[in-house]
Amino acid sequence: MKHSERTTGKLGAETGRNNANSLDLEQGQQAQHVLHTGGPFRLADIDISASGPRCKMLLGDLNGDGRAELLLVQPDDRQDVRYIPHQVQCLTAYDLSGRMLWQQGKPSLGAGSQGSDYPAQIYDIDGDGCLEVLCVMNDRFHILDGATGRIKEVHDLPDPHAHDCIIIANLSGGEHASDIILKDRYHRMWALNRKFELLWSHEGNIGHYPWASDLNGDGYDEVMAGYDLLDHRGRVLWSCRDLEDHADCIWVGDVDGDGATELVIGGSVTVMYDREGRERWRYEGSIESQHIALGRFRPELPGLQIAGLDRMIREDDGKGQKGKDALFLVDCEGKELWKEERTTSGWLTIAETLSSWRAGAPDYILAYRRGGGVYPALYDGHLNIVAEFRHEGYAVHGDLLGVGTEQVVIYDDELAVVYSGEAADLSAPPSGVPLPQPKRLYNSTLYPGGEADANLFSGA
Ligand SMILES: [Ca+2]
Ligand SMILES: [Ca+2]
Ligand SMILES: [Ca+2]
Ligand SMILES: [Ca+2]
Repeated sequence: MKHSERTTGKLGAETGRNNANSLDLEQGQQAQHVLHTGGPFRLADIDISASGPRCKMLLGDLNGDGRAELLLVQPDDRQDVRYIPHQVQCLTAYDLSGRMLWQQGKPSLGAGSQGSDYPAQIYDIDGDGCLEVLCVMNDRFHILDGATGRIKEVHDLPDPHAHDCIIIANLSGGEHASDIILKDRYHRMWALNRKFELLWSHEGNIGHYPWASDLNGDGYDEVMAGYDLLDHRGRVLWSCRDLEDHADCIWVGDVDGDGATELVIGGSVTVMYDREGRERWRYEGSIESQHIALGRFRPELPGLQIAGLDRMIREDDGKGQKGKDALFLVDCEGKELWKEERTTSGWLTIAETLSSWRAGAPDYILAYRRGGGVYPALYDGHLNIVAEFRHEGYAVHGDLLGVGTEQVVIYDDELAVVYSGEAADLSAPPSGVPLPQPKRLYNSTLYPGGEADANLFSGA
């Protein structure tokens, strides 16, 4: 990497942007009309090399000043995470001007990589209006003050392997979700209340990242744990049938627009269930469906669409073939709208929903780690590229500035680049009003699941 080209905390716009298009958009035009015309604004380049290699980035307004910080989470040195997942080894927080706020732990050059989740979240667990960082370090569960990194609480784990990921849920029925679910790699999970007392445990084919959501509106979250839906007491309400392997990702949302929530599960196939456990459809046009993402990618169609990623040819199956994957989009009834035909190689793409790239824009598909020389990019509901991010790496996104649009951060081991669909001036002082921490950001996972929620998605 050419360090000479980098300016920490650099402000300003990408060259070559066509300002006329930004004006058009402000007047409410459809974003898909501005294909390939203006590059995204490059708001900041932030040197994150002091956080150590192979970090995962979390977002949240850690110091409550009205602007998000970047939290770099470095895993432990464990290399084989097939059975025992990572813990966290070091946390490093930066603000958007590139200043390091704090570091907890010590970075290691031998850190493992994203073969499993890193057990860390940013959330206001005590409900006092200030964010904490929750993580598992040194075999114990830690709660850190978000602004300073100071350790506020330490708790014993319910099991030595209970650190695959951290799920925040409302199992106690309070005003504020403050219960925590921990799990091992694939089979067992433990639900704990705010005092870290064990509420219940469960064993089953629980997948990567169980999703907690109040599906029936009774004030308690149900938990989709792999192929089983549990009530808030941990009892199995129903189970998916005729599915192989395990659930790679879980989304909830009112897909068909009838007012009731459905569940969409990606694994060997993509399948939709209603909340009573009736299968509504399955999409079998994929070989290995990964990273599904719900959104209103095609606002002219009813309901929500489901974007996904089919891993068509793996490179790790010993057959020596060049890997290949493909984005796809299906409608609310599970009918395929399109499937990508890649001319480049690459098989490890991650696809997520990005909402509100610009004011009035539909949801877009954020695809990254594509390989084959394809940069991270936003795709619209017709597979057109609407923004390309000319920095290779992992991506996170959120409303970093409290302006109602989402920015995208692309990062590698050394540099985080903040991109925006609209101009913004980071040299202006932040508002001083703490940013809310949306559910998507406090349920961060390598296996993106989610919730299509009126507050989070474009045009809902
Ligand atoms: Ca902040
Ligand atoms: Ca708090
Ligand atoms: Ca409920
Ligand atoms: Ca529905």
